[in-house]
Amino acid sequence: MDFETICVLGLGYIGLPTASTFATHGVRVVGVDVNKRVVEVLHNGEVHIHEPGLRTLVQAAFRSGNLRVSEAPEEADAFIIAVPTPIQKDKTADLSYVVAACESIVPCLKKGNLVVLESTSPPRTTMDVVKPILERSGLAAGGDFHLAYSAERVLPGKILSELIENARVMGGIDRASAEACRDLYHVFVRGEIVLTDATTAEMVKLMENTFRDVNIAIANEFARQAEEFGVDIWEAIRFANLHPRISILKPGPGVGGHCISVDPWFLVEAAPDQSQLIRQARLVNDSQPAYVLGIIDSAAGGLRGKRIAALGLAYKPDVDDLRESPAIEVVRLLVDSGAEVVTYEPYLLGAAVAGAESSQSLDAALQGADIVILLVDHEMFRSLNPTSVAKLMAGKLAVDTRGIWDRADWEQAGFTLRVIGVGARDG
Ligand code: SAJ
Repeated sequence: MDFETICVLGLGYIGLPTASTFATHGVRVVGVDVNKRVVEVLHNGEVHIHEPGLRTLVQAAFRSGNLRVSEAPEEADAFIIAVPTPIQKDKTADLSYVVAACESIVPCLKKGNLVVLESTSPPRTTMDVVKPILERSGLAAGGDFHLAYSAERVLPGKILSELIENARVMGGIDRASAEACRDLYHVFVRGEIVLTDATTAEMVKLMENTFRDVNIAIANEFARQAEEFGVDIWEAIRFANLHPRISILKPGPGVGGHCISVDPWFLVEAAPDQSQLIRQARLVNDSQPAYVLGIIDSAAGGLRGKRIAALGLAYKPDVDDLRESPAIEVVRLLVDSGAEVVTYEPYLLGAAVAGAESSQSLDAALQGADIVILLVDHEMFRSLNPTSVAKLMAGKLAVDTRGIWDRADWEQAGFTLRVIGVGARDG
């Protein structure tokens, strides 16, 4: 099948790079976002998301004359739905954006069209939610139009290259739909494309992120155990990973981002009785900020009135994304414990947590602090010089929740360095 025009609904972390990449590959694209501000920002030649290379790509897409942005969808050969699927308080998926996007496609849908759902969704969403809404058009899915599910697997920070290079799993509601989906993405995807049914493709996406979540949970649990045994977990993991079939991930202050901390719940929601391990792993990772708080509290001998420089608020290194960030949760808990917290997030200087002071510079955050806490392993914090840090601070306690600071360097600069997962050794 050939696709001359496509409509991409949702211009966020996935939709915007996808729309722009299609445009730079010669497809005429209408990018749709219901958020007026996003459309305005893009109209003005700006980009509302920080992702390496994205601004250049979006500008190239506009220059090609193939990308337009709009607040409503219009007729096209194919529609890609890339809207958010947030999690609700009760840990179930909020599909309202998917539903609204499908409803907005209905008046534009024609015979021979392809509709692709990209949003991460609970198993059966394509069959049980998307299909019935689109069929309100009077057209039959499969018979009159193609319908498929194909999730993105790109890593924030590397989106542009992974969009093209990653293998993709495409699931159709029938074989012809899967093949139409493959023909569409074939325009730019260089990774392997495998075809299956829609529900398998939905489950595969959730399995990937759940597998990672469970593996991070075991790393976090090992870290807690190491503290009890008087073991250095970072060294122990390095040694265990010498085994040819072992690859333990890294402990940290918890799991954030909109994917790994959310997606496992979609499986729990869909099959609550068959999700014991998955649920437990989520609870371990979600309790990690409180565990980190306990470590800081005991190392500092109480937190009330202590001035703390908290380095990093993003959910992971070298991104500006704060969604579900465990660093923010640790700061909140510190504030609740009566500490005076100054945060510094180099990728989002305006970022603030209620009750904490937000600093525009690293030096200002460190100035007069009793304790410095590393919450995110941004490159600039990795190479921090402890001797310069010591000159600014009032106290000499450093807490590393990412296992990246060199003990000898920090101790030489006069600090007591407390690293999570490192128990006191007796020999
Ligand atoms: N983390 C650890 N220890 C580790 C690895 C990660 O604590 O060893 C933490 C990070 O600090 C972060 C969180 O986990 O808070 C998630 O970070 P991540 O880099 O593992 O993943 P995401 O959320 O940025 O992207 C994931 C990726 N999925 C997998 O690697 C299976 C990506 O490929 C997906 O496209 C993305 O989710 C998504 O959109 O679903």
